[in-house]
Amino acid sequence: MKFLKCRTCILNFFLTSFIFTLYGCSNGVLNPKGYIAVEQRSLILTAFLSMLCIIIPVFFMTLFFLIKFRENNSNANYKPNWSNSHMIELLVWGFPILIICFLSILSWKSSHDLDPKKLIISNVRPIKIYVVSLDWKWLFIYPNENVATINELVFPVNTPIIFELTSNSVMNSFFIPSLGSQIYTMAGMKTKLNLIANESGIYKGISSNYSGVGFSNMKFRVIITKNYFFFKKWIQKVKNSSDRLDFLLGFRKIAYPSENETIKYYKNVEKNLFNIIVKKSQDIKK
Ligand SMILES: [Cu+2]
Repeated sequence: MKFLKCRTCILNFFLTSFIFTLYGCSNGVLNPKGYIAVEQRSLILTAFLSMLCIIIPVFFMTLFFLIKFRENNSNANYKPNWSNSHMIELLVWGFPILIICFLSILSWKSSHDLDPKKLIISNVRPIKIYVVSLDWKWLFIYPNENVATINELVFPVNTPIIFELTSNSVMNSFFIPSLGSQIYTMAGMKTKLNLIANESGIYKGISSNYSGVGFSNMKFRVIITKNYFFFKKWIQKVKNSSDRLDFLLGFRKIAYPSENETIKYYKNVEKNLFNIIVKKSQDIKK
């Protein structure tokens, strides 16, 4: 009876862990919504499967050797002077070497193909968006539209996006799991990231690098509109807000640490604000 209870317990534990493990797949890296993320998922799966080619035979061979060479098995050959088998050596060294070669070529090729700096080829004109990580919120600046938002990122589907990123304080990491490629933001430095979404919808954006007490709520909403028209409509909505954003007044205010920040829109952004922010941190370093 006690044994049965324990068994249900263990079964429950494994079932729950299994569900929780798969729960993350619903809107993350394993459920990609853009070209880059699709390629990254196939890379993860290929690497995973090729490593299983080693692990699974090892598991079976362990069982096989345990059973075959157990003490009371009188059918097994008894070879007290056996010391070496070229066949076994070839198998245990050969396969791992082949797989390591395969994985090295794969990683080398895909890290060049999926280089965050590489422009995504498309016949749609790309959109440029500046990203600034603040304590503890995200600022998105649309230089060509002259608008900015806090914690809301909107762009149309099937349009390449060129992100330029920096941080106004400590290091953070910009990550939209459904679109792939997380990238770090650092004060006084500019990094680039090219992404594309191939499916419209609302996704989650996070900071994947711990950056202080307000970090856990440093999230942003990503809205991929069905077409350019809806994107323009959204830009118009942002332009209807009353707030302006310039470095000396507005930016200093939003850069002040705060947690659980709501979405905010700014219609008028100081020209070159992004570069001013980068330069400010460079000047402090000097
Ligand atoms: Cu750096």
